[in-house]
Amino acid sequence: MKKIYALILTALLVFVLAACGSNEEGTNESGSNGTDEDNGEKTTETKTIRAGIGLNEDHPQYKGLLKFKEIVEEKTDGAIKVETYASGQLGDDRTMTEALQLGTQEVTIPSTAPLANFVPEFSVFDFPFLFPNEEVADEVLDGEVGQKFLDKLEDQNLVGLAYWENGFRNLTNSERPVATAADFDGLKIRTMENNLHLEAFRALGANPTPMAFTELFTAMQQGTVDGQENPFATIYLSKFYEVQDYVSNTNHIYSPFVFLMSKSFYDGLTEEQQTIVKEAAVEAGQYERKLNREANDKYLDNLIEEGMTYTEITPEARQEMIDLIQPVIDKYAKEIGEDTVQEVYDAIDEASK
Ligand code: TK8
Repeated sequence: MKKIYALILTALLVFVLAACGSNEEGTNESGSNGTDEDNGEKTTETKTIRAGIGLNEDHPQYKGLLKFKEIVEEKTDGAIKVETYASGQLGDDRTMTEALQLGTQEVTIPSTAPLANFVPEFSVFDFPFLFPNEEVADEVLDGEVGQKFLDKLEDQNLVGLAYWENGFRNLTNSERPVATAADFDGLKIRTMENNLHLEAFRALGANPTPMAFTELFTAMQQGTVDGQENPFATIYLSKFYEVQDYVSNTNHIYSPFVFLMSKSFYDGLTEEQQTIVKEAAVEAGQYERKLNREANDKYLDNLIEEGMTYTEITPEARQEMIDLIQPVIDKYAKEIGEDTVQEVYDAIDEASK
């Protein structure tokens, strides 16, 4: 009898050992071949990055993503493949960011405004009239202060690899020319899903509605909203001129993009691969910024050629907008933490010298 028990026990032991051995080549549940679950080793078989953005394939953001793909696939000799999805195919900024947290997607590049729903401090970069120009924005975002904000993403199972550029946001609408704060009165303006944006447009007298970018064109087409605000590149390349009649150079917010990677995927990369994806995100971001800036003035000319009525905002009118919005900024400075906000202000002053 004892012999039978010994045989059964031996057979069971062999079976268990064989089962553990077969996970050597295993992939984790997300299918992105991250760390081997059993022994925690960073596996070296081909990994796939599913990279989704909201803007279409004509936008510099997508051309930057193709540059990222080119660099990563070349430098890893194909060990990491990058699949690119534009036009919100994988969802909007918030849902794609949540997908990274879940590990069902590996990269997305949202604006900081929706990202503030995950790390509230990011709202500081959406303070109206914060950055005076792109050069100062680059120096602050790519420096120590910008990195401090990226570090805050790790608690959300996100890794911030670089800042890219959405750009200076400008108002469009289908109702009337907007030259002063008074012209905002009652306009139904779509904003990004960020309470600071909502409160800033309320302070100007508008009637704002938060909405995902993927729903925006239809909402303007159906008159659900009168207007929206985005950089000229997005307004032109998303063909908003087909459903909007008036554009003003409010330049009310410089909007950064943040190149995000799922932390669970990033942690499954080898150290060399982590360096490659980080450097690729930075290099592709510099390329994207360059493309975005080269064409910014051209995009405004294109909008006028497509029949939009352009209104120039005078410095006096802009100052009136700043004064009306200041109480909202003061409120969020307290919520974010006045020391954190002061660090950003000091970095901007330093970069502006
Ligand atoms: C695209 C968005 C867009 C943003 C917005 O995914 O939602 O208006 O400016 O660029 O991130």
